[in-house]
Amino acid sequence: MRRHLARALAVGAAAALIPLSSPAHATAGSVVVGGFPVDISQSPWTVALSSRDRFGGTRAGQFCGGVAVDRTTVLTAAHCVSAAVLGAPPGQPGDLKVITGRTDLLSAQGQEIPVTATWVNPGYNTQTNAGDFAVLTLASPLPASSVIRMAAAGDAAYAPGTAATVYGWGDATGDADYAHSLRAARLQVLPDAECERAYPGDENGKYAAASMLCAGVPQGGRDACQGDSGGPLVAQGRLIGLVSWGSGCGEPGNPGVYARVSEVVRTLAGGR
Ligand code: 4AZ
Repeated sequence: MRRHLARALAVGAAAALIPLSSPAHATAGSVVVGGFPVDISQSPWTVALSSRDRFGGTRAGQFCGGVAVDRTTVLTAAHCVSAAVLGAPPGQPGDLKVITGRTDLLSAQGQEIPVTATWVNPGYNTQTNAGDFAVLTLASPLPASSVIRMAAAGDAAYAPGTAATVYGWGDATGDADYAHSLRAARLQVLPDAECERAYPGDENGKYAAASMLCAGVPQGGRDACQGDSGGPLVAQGRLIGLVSWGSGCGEPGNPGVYARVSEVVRTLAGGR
């Protein structure tokens, strides 16, 4: 199985740059694959990233997920806001918007808030996906109830075996079936040793514990997938991961890999 490169949902204008699917695209068990529908009120900090210019209007321009960590600050994956995805340098957000308070992308529920600035982690490595996070600044503040706390290093929520939930509007089957309503899947935080065994640096990629964590279930079938990138992995009510990459979706032995949020905390505390 060739490595399934982490990427944003690519349709419309960006399809020429990033193929929507590849022969390597796995047919998975079944967000989020193997998930269940949730209402946005159950995870009000989960947002959709939208660019109708780049991705068309059928699903409100959704192409990635994100998560509100402050009333005007949304985290997402660095690979979601690359020049290749947005068609412009990250400094020019174009028609990039954050959709908040909307369960179903086909509805007009909630709000669409323009992004006034994007900041990509300068430590992001496009080859290895290490440090895959970016910060978006919103034009207007979200309600305080739409914000989730980030788990800092040493937080018990990172302990292997901890129950965690991933949220997103991405591929729900591993077959490019993009959800229009928000879904979630219950996973477990896996030990670093297991993530390293799954991704030793072969063609499937290399797991780096300092900036990544991985999560899944032993039997496979539950996972984040294409289009979920940038969205939240939550444990014990705190944000621990951002959907980043993996080989296929929901394959046993190939867990989803997430940007480790304690690294985001550390980076942002060091000043940007
Ligand atoms: C992607 O292409 C992607 N199964 C996201 C998450 C995973 C795989 C691929 C994890 O954005």
